[in-house]
Amino acid sequence: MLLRCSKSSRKTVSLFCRYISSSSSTEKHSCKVLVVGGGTGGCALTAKFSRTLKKSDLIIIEPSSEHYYQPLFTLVGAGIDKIEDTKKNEKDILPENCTWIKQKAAHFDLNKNIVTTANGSQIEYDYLVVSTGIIPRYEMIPGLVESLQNPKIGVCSIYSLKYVQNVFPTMQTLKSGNAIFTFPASPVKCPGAPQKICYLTDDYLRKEGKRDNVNIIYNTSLPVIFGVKKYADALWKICKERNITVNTRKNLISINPQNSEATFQNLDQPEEKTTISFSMLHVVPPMSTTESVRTNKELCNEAGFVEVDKSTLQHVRFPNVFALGDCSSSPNSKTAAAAAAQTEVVFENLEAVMKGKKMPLKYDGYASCPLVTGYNKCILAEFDYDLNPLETFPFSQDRELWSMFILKKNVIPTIYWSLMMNGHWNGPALFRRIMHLDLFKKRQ
Ligand code: UQ1
Repeated sequence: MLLRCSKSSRKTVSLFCRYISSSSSTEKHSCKVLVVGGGTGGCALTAKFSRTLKKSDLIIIEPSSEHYYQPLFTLVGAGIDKIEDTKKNEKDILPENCTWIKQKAAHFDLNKNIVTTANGSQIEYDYLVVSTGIIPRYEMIPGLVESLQNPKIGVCSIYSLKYVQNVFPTMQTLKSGNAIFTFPASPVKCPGAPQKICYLTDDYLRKEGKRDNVNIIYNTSLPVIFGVKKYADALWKICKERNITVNTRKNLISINPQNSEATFQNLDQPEEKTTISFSMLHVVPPMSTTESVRTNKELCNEAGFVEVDKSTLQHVRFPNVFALGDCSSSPNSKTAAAAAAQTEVVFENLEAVMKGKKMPLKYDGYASCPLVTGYNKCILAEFDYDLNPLETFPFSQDRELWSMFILKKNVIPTIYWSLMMNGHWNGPALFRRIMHLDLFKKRQ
């Protein structure tokens, strides 16, 4: 029939076919549980649900083909690990028994229970888990992106796949002058990392015999070096011993790449601005949730984080919605260890909601931060919402130990890939209870 058509009607038919094939990606789906975001929390939770739900009932939306183990980016920055060692294919991590939609979430309609993706597909859900993480916002500091793009300027950052590989070369070319390390005025993922890379630079320069010619300065927007007093005391001591200058309430506001100068604002006296020249500037940019999350008033609090009850992790307005990991409003330190502990709470509580039962678990705010303080030492900080230490091992963990460095570098990545990504790691709470002989204490 097509053969007998005129040229113009053949064109119409071909346009129609093209429309059909392009609109096939703007499909409609429906499922019982929809997980948005295939990072640490999203993958771990999907693995858990893949054991209780049918493939068609469990959908995960994630646009990236690759999954990076970001906790090792600090060690990549110090030249200890290679970026390839932190990478796996998303398809190899996600369980067989789930449906992966490789698209970006563009809109959440919490009243209609529909998430729309960037190319228009609609996914209707019964229950939603938002685990979209937080993203670095390099563009928010004038002069930063331009500086990062020219490796000769000395500006670097471990917080991005794009820039992390330039951190070690910057350390290697550093000979004299100021090496400045920043911490922004926003929540950040792994709040220990901005100072870990500072200690690693100090240790590297000592090993190379170049430390005497370099001033190391840690400028943080926070009023403290670390939120938990026990570890803050240990870190202040290290900074004093190693001649690292720590300035609190100092926020990086702009960079002049031409003169290699950085301008900081005193957050206690906003009119006070100081400009300082640098040979190396390690920048931790402000961070926020992704655009489709932070602009959704029903989903988020004022600060743009998914507004959940800090104990149950259930949304405060929509009982069929939960948040997991860095995008959540729960006021814990944003680390993979926190996401591990939250995964169990979200899984058990959501299963209970699905069965109309009372939610059984409460998240205590557990987070941990292996504070790498040199090329072979680390302080393992572990704490709860009240910033009280919650240590796994039966000794005081405020010491720099080689064993904790090995735990960070080798043991935890193995736990992550083989246990957590398969839904079998809820953080070290069980080991803590065994080591502290309180196994029979009631779980909360
Ligand atoms: C942890 O569970 C975890 O998540 C996988 C991390 O993320 C990378 C950590 O850094 C740490 C320290 C833990 C806690 C684990 C132990 C064994 C104390």
